[in-house]
Amino acid sequence: MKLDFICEKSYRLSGMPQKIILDCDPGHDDAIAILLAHGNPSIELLAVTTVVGNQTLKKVTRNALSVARVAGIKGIPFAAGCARPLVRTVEVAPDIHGESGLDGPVLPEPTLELDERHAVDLIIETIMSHEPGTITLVPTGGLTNIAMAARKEPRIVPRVKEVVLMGGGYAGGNWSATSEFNIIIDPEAAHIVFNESWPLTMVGLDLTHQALATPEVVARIQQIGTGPAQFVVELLQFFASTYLEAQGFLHPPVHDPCAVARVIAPDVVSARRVPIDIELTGTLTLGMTVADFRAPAPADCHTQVAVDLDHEAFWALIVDALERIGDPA
Ligand code: PIR
Ligand code: CA
Repeated sequence: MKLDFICEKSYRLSGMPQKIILDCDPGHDDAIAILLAHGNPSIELLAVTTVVGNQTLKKVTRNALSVARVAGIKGIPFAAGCARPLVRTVEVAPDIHGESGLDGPVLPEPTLELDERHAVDLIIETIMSHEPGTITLVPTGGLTNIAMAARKEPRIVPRVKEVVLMGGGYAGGNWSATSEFNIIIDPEAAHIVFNESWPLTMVGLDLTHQALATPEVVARIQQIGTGPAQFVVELLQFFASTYLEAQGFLHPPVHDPCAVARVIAPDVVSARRVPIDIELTGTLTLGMTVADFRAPAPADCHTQVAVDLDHEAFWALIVDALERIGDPA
């Protein structure tokens, strides 16, 4: 019931699908974010761009193309972006995502060809060639490409409808005591992105640690009985094993689709307006997303933090997207 309600509501409210560019580093949860964005009819996926993060640029780019094949995505540009952060050296997360960056399921040989453009140019060209205020950027990896795009072509900033990113956390980190992976791997890029004037919603660990793939969730996805659903089950099984071992989680948090869900249905991911800035000089707190919860928020505050997840409605969106994707030819 609830599933039908949320899905129906999101189309009825918006009328037109929301155009997004997904900038990612697949990554188990990034892969599920791609599937959600592709399968949900209130999203129009304009481009998928990749950035170094969970694994090297080469690996995450290949993974993105494999996921495109699983999902049956055709006719959408996929482009590779930055192979290292702005200032820091490359740091990847094999303990969580494995050596390939997407360990677990068999990854099909990609059939889609990579766009020849650099991701930063594809992002700029896509934004500049659409009506202002129509494109939402959804970064689910480090913010290197987005920061580079804002610096290379500052006119994109007022044209972007919103940045809805997975990263950070106001209550703590997962890569250090204070800092989350996507922010700490390129804190200078995050500083640029959070300090541009575009509206920005931070879907951080506070929110994504509520998006747990419980055994009931995995069983529900398995019941769908399609190839893409089985692919997601195998991703979640691998993710569960590494999250248990490396981070002591009983069930793994599935971060990145939460940012896509926020775009689809803001009532599934509630948010609060608070100023946020990125710590660049702390010796213990590098990469911390410092959120100022003192009320009232200043009039010029352009940032929000995600707070509460409707767990049932969130997973209903994932199931719905997979059902719509079916078994692509
Ligand atoms: C997840 C990630 C990195 C490290 C850990 N421990 C868990 C990746 C996910 O893809 C997500 O985008 C973000 N970075 C969560 O920190
Ligand atoms: Ca990611």
